[in-house]
Amino acid sequence: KEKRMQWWTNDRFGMFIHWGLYSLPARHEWVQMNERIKPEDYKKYFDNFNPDLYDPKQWAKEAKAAGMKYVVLTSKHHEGFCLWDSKYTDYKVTNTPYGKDLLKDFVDAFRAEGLKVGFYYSLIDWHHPDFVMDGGHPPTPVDKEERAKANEGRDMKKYQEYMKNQVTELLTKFGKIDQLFFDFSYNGKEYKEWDSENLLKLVRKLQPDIIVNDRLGFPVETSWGWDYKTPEQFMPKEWVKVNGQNVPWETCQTFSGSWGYYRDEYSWKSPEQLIVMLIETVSKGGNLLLNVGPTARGHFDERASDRLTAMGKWMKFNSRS
Ligand code: FUL
Repeated sequence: KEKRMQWWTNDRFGMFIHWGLYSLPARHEWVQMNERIKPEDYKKYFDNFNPDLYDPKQWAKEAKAAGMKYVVLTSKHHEGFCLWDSKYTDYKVTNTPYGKDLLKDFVDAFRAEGLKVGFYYSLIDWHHPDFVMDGGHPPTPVDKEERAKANEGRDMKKYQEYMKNQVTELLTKFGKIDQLFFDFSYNGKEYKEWDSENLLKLVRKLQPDIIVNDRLGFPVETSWGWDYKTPEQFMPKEWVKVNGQNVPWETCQTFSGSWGYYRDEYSWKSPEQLIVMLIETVSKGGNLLLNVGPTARGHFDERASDRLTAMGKWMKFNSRS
């Protein structure tokens, strides 16, 4: 494990990218749930997904110039929409007006700039017909009885198969993949729901050197085979520990609070804050995965680009390779 973690521990600073249908309404990647949008109303974002300004080479240039060494992109977020031409669903980019796979060019562009490449893959799926919904999943009824009814006939076994098939695609169609960010678990029990043990085995079989995060819903123990902890939007005060032992960790952080593009969010962190965040993280043994939410047209908001540029200026004189 130490060997496979070497580049990651050394590289320290990566770019997270949250991009999907939620970029169109531009008010949080959870908009479908937050506003309880019905599938038939959410469909308009699918029908209009057409990122005409998508230029992953430009993204990769900006990441590189900021001093980032790796990237993690949402191949599928909770909404269930897939950014690649998956054989196992129709809810994918190739069926939108854009019509083309997004991941291949993405991987090529970042590789060409010398960055390592990872995928985020949501274990939660608000679209898949077999995913058994709990109270936090649109369009699930809040009422328990109604929910049980809506869940009738849903089969998590089938959904587990779907995930394995999709993860197989992600890890066999795009060359070497360096990192996988599963999302998410909140009570350390979902490993049974996701069949996480077998999922992780499959991942390790397909890409033996891959680095995998801790959000597979395993009980909190060191021995379950994940590689690093993922404190989200908070700064640990000290090196993150599990059972009293220092473990590899990566804090993921946003520019302004949400992960998906949120046009009217005015809580943007200043470049100074972001640089301090990077220093604080690295000084405590952690990595920083800093998020950009590209717009629906596929470019970085100016506010994001400005901050990346500012970080790059600092990194130029303060980073080691
Ligand atoms: C969370 C998700 O629910 C958020 O939308 C985001 O992807 C974050 C990184 O992880 O658990």
